[in-house]
Amino acid sequence: MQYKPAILPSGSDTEKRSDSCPNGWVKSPLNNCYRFVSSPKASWKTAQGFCLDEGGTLATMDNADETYWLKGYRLFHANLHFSAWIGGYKKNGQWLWHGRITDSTIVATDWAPSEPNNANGNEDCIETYGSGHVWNDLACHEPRGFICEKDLDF
Ligand SMILES: [Ca+2]
Ligand SMILES: [Ca+2]
Repeated sequence: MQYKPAILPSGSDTEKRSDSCPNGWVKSPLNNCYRFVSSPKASWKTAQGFCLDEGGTLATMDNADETYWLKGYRLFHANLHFSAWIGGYKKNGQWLWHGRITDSTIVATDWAPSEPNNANGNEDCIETYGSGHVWNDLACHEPRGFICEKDLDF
């Protein structure tokens, strides 16, 4: 069955049109486009599949600037205060950003205190959670909202 996200409530910033991001995507000052999906919640893999189908990936925090902009944006918008998958996952013990073609090593991290803790021995995907939208490693099958990212359309 194809994954179909719910449309966020009307009036949300994510529905505003942008010059360079598709409708439903938010443009950042760093010239990335983000799409916030709060429901229905999905596993990391299903979420990643949706983002790939949309021409992007689950969001990748490529540096501290990107992390802090996205956190600030979410803190400022009440409808974005949900736990969300981003594109980090663990492969052979190493944390990577999942790319459309190749993965990349995670350089700038934003782990919550005492995370990643691999709590049940199977926490191989990264969610953002809590009021600060910091990172937690979590079992990939857990249902969560998620954030996709793609490049600007030129
Ligand atoms: Ca990124
Ligand atoms: Ca954890």
